[in-house]
Amino acid sequence: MREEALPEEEVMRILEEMRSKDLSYGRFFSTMCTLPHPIAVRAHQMFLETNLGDPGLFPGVAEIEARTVRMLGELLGCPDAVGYISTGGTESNIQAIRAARNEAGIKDANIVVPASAHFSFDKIGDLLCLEVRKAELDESLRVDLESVRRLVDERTVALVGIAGTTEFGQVDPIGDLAALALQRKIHLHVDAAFGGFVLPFLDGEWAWDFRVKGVSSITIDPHKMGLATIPAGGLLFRGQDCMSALETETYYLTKARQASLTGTRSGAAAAATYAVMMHLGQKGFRETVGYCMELTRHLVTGAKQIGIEPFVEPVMNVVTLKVPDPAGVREELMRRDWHVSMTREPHRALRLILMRHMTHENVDLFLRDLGDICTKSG
Ligand code: 0PR
Repeated sequence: MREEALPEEEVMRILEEMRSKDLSYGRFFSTMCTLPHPIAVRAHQMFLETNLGDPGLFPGVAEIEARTVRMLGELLGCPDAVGYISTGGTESNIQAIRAARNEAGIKDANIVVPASAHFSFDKIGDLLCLEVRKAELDESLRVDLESVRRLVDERTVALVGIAGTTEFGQVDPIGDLAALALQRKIHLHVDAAFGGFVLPFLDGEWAWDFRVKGVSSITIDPHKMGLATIPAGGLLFRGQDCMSALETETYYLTKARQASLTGTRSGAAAAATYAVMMHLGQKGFRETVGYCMELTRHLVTGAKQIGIEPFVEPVMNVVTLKVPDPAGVREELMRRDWHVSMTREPHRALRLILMRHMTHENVDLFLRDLGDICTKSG
């Protein structure tokens, strides 16, 4: 650190210079985050210095968090669900599995997750010292139930199903997993970090949330399709017992027990989540999801017209495209300032997320470049 003070304007000039190096959302197909809704930004700023780690000092924002959890519970088919606003999907997944393990009280435990699970589950294995068993996928890239069944044993403390996989946007057969979990009396955690704010607003009936008996906990991220500010994650449990398995005594704080992973935690993202949910309502989210799905169809139709097929038919606003040399095509796209990602082997494809910041015009420009690149390389 410098010895001498630097004038505020000088510091701000440095920050602005660095900020200008950050890329802007308009050409991002690779991210599951998006520009926060303006009301989320206002709410975030208003609650900047609040600390949900010591809720007795900030009862206002603590009530906002409780109301937000209730709205999320209603959305997920269980108004009395308990939980909290975390920093994101990783923390929510860690905590759900930690709760399951603590509740089961088994040493040398294991969990069974789909091979398509987000890498946060590898961190979980390391952190919680449990074995992460990966079940195979079927041809539609949903978890194969027989494979899950084969991996479960008397040390399995949780099954995981994904409602909106990171790479393909697929929804695992949650009803079947729930039946197995009930039969074996084990925890079923549903990772809907991405899909949680998509599936409730899609046409058609999807059985994946607390309405499915046997689902014990759900991850749902406001900072992805919930249009809130980063870092806003959601973790919900069907009942208090499971959440209580996370509690430690706090000794000297305004609340005697704490279930969250982090101690000091900002109330700003909880306020932002509350603000967006209240302001948009289900109608607003249906419109947002509708828009993202329209972009998805536009992209898939356009890709087919230039001879490029999707790897799987998209369920939500995650598109994967079969191109001859995905790494090469991606590199060329990046050179043209398009930010796309790739799925991993053995299902290598270009991967694009159609978020609210994307426009039809940019999808068209992207398709033109993609067609151009594929013609040249083919
Ligand atoms: N579960 C699922 C199903 C996810 O897709 C993700 C993140 C997580 C859990 C973890 O959530 P957090 O990152 O909030 O802890 N999926 C994206 C990914 O890793 C996140 C992301 C967002 C990646 C923005 C890139 C990016 O620019 O691909």
